[in-house]
Amino acid sequence: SRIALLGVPIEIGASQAGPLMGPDALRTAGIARLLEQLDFQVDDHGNLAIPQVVADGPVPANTRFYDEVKTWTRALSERAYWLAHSGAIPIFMGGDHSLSMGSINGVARYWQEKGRPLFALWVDAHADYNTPATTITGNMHGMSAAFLCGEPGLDDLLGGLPRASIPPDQLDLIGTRSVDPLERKLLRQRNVSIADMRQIDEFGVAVLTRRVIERVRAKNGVLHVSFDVDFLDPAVAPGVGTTVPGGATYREAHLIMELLHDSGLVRSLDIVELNPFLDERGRTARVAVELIGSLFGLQITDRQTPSNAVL
Ligand code: DIR
Ligand code: MN
Ligand code: MN
Ligand code: MN
Repeated sequence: SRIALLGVPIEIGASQAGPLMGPDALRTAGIARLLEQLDFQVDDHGNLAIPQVVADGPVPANTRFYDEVKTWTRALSERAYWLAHSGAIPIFMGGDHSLSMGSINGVARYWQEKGRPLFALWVDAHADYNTPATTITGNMHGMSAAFLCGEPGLDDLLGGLPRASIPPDQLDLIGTRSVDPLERKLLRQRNVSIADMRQIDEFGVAVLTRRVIERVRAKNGVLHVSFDVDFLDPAVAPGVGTTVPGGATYREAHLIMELLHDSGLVRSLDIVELNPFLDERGRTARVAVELIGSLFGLQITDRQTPSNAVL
């Protein structure tokens, strides 16, 4: 099968410069080579570019670089729709997490036409469930999940494009450990499913990941993985602008990816918030590429894993 790589060098959604170098760091760390070794046909579509910023409507309060994010979102949504349509598995290489407003909206529109519900697994230290009414920073990478679930406040972002994304019960957060006060209230009101770090400590990632997989299966859905590198503990992944202590270990992250691969449900991926400017000699980029390897079938041995084997 085929994988389509697309770089999305957007960084104005985040608080610090650097994520625009993310796509090239992932390329340098060998993302295409690794996927080819796993027998995928890999097409690198280069980096998405926006010719000029569209400023055709009102700018909501508490949104930094709204017109820029709007322009990227519209362009990326169209691109994501067509990449999904091509039958390839798109990998969106960020760039900050605001890009998911476009990538997931685009793939969701494709799967809606196919009649299959799209679920999003949000692998992140943060919930990214702020709206202009709840945000403290105004940074739009903290609003992408809320936007996708149809929360009010960014209603004009897509302009004339259809607003088919996902209902809140098709969003699953994992690795959460930093939530703003009003954001927390909103997550509670919408009853968003959260596997936070406390739950990971108590139950382990395997149980929590299988719970997500079963939910997707039960509805004959497909899965988009939105992987924010700050999900990982800063000791494993220092190359991120918004590190939060107490994150996932290297093995926890790989096990999630391995289980997701075994599920056969993953149809698209965002890899976001990698900041090569803050990285230590490419360490975080290499970890990200290794994790993508596990998500697409890299295994330690060629034997059946315990979750597949008849015990
Ligand atoms: C914070 C931090 N919740 C905000 N968010 C993110 O700015 O809304 N940091 N996504 O990486
Ligand atoms: Mn994020
Ligand atoms: Mn984050
Ligand atoms: Mn972040």
